[in-house]
Amino acid sequence: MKIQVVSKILDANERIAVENKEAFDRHHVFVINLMSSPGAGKTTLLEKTISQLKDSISIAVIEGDIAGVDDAMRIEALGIPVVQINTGGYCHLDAGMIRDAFNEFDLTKTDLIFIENVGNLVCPAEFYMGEDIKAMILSITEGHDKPLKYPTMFQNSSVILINKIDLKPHLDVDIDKIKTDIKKLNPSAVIFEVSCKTGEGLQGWIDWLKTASTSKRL
Ligand SMILES: Nc1nc2c(ncn2[C@@H]2O[C@H](COP(=O)(O)OP(=O)(O)O)[C@@H](O)[C@H]2O)c(=O)[nH]1
Ligand SMILES: [Mg+2]
Repeated sequence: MKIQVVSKILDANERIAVENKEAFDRHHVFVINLMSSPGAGKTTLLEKTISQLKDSISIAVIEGDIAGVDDAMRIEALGIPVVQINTGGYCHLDAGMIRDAFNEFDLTKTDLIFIENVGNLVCPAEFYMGEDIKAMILSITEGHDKPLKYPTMFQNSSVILINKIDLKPHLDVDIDKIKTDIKKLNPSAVIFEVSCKTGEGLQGWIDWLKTASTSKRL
């Protein structure tokens, strides 16, 4: 029975996710599950964020991709502990994959873990992995219709970054509509408009992150 099988998989995932969360909480590690479509700017955002914070916060990264180690190499170049997971075709990470990955880190020496999920606007939002929050990036090149077309990810994300605002002059995209629709779906979402290319707007995100990760260490 397909329905029973699916619900068993979700139950098993949930059980491991709760154990992951207990381990993160025990060590006061703040964990962010970062999601977006392919190419919206997840790795670029991590590069910019880590460069600014790595001297004051100890950060580790779990990279999720269907194949390849490109993103892990980009993070490793910053001198940060990183584990690459290749899902081999699966469109999202799950709690078991995260458990295997964070066992490679010394949680006693880690303040903040970023999980870069597989690029996909649908499946990653459905799987809890023990993270403190889900955050997502929407690139304005994807168009202003995306929040209403892919509501679950926008509803489940506490923080939403609208990226590539440097490209606005070249696009027919209504950023106000994006923000209005996000607010309809998720009134408490914290929204930042940013350009990971120029750095515009990133300070607000960095400040938010500092406060959030520090509050878990108190
Ligand atoms: N113009 C512009 N390009 C960006 C910005 N952020 C990322 N990119 C580019 O978008 C492409 C995909 O970025 P990447 O971070 O690899 O996306 P990911 O697949 O979500 O990890 C790369 O060529 C980046 O240089 C931005 O704010 N503005
Ligand atoms: Mg990436």
